[in-house]
Amino acid sequence: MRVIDSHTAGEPTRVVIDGGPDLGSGSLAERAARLEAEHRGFCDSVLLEPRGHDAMIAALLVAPSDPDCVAGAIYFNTLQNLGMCGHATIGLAATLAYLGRITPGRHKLETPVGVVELVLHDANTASVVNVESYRLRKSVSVKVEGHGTVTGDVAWGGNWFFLVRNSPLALTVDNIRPLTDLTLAIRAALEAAGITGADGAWIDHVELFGPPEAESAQGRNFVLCPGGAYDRSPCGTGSSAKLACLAADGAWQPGAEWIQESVIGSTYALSYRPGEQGGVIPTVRGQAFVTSEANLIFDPADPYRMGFRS
Ligand code: PYC
Repeated sequence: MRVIDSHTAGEPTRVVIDGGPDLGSGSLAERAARLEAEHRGFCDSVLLEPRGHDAMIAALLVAPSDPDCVAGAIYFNTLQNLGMCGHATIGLAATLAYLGRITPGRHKLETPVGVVELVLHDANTASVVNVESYRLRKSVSVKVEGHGTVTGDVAWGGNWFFLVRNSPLALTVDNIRPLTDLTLAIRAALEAAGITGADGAWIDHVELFGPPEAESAQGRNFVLCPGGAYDRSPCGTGSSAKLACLAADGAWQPGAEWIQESVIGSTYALSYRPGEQGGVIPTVRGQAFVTSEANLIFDPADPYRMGFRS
């Protein structure tokens, strides 16, 4: 199995170029459902230790069903499929450029949640024009064990997010353990209170916001991902959910650039245009770098060839 690894603003992506399972034909959503139901062992073997780790997201490169698209991508993490992933899409853009499959310009990419636009600016810089993002609920309060009442918005940016405007903890690398514990507790409290995304969807990402460190930035975040790792980048879908909330509050104008810092200080440049269904169409610009090219080896004698959870 051939993979290419990259990182986008510090967050790793592993693109499976060859050797993935045959998912048959159909829409990307149908093929993604097949991957999740029938090939979870493959996903685990790609991402779990000893080959991967919990912060890594994979993109399985597949043929698009829409002939206008340059490729199809099915994203997954160590737990489940992801509908969309901003950092992995920027990582995929850098990977496709590295392979010579795309050149600077506009490209369409098919994902399980719809077609997104990729703009390759140079070999390492790309923008993703994401799916329409929107806020479902504003100022939802939940009692969090050991932390009192926490209030946030529920929004969609290609994944479901609970966004807390004023983090009770400083968003610093030194605080990553307590920030992780706090966001895990918030997520558990949301689950216990039956607070979900649309149609009962699990809110699997929790995002805390605070003041930026750089004068040129507008905000800083910490994002808990589904498997319990934190996003090293400012999170493309989380940034999209943030833009949806800013727009819904009338706090940020279409076309204006918002610089979002991650907890490690890496940045995305964000902007939006109004969507057709009352939400926003976000654009997320970031940088990705290819870090390795490898063939994964599955030795039948290796008891951990399919990965393990630690
Ligand atoms: O960039 O959308 C994103 C993302 C989701 C989870 C990790 N990164």
